[in-house]
Amino acid sequence: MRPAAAQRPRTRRGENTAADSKLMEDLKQSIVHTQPDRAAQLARRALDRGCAPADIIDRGLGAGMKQIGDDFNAGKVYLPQILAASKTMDAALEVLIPVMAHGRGAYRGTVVMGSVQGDIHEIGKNVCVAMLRGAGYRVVDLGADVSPQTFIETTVREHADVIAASALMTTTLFAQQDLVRWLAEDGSKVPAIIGGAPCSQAWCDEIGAAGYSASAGEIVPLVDRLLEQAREHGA
Ligand code: B12
Repeated sequence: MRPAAAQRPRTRRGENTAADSKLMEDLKQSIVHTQPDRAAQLARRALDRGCAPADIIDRGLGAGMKQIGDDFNAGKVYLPQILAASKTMDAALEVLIPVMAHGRGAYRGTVVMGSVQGDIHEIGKNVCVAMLRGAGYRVVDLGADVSPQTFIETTVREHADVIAASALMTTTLFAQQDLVRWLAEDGSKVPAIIGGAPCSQAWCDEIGAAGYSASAGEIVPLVDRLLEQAREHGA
């Protein structure tokens, strides 16, 4: 007999039923058509079905934000639609973030996180912050448009274990490079990780950052790994 919904085991990340795929497409469309109430309702439904918040964001809502960005590039939509899509995303994140940020583990370490200087995009960074908090990390969220100096001063003051810098524009990628360079010049041993849509592993390697992940779903294992390495090296 088919198990009742309440007893159904939680969907593993990456598991993909036809019903889930339809739900993800509906979530995407709710962003593209800027329907905040529908986005929040669908996010709740996806959680009830046992979908992981990271999947709901990456495969559903995030895909919608990417579509809006591509439409903006193609001149099919304008800035007001992007703003409306962001507000729609915020409405869905209000449902998801409390679930992600509901810490289950013991304290694992401190992360200083922000969007780099010149960059006001915050949605992806906020998702990462929630994932880390949910995993037991203390996160000092510096917000957006954060200078390398502020990242570094906060890291020292808060005895942070990792710095995480988000950049959403090709133009602000260079602020990640500045941050990594400043840290090296300071002799800091605190690893800096980078992310955001235009980043890549190649960019991470080029600037000598300590790590990169393409989505918030992978940020927790990335930070875990860096702390593990630091412990092995007796830091
Ligand atoms: C929403 C949005 C906005 C909103 C931002 C609202 C907010 N509060 O954040 C508003 C309307 C304010 C905005 C403004 C602008 N925007 Co805009 N925006 C977007 C859009 C459509 C979606 C971004 C988003 O939220 N994605 C959803 C989140 C969940 O995904 P994400 O950010 O990639 O994050 C995920 C991962 O990357 C990862 N991640 C993120 N950060 C980090 C950090 C670490 C350490 C790690 C490990 C992982 C990680 O985890 C997240 C979750 O999985 C993008 C299009 C796109 N394709 O990205 C354009 C886009 C980024 N914007 C763009 C532009 C040009 C602008 C403006 C300059 C427009 C203007 N003419 O004024 C201004 C920027 C001003 C400034 N100085 O920053 C361009 C950038 C082009 C470029 N040069 O690269 C894009 C790509 C649109 C386009 N196709 O042209 N924007």
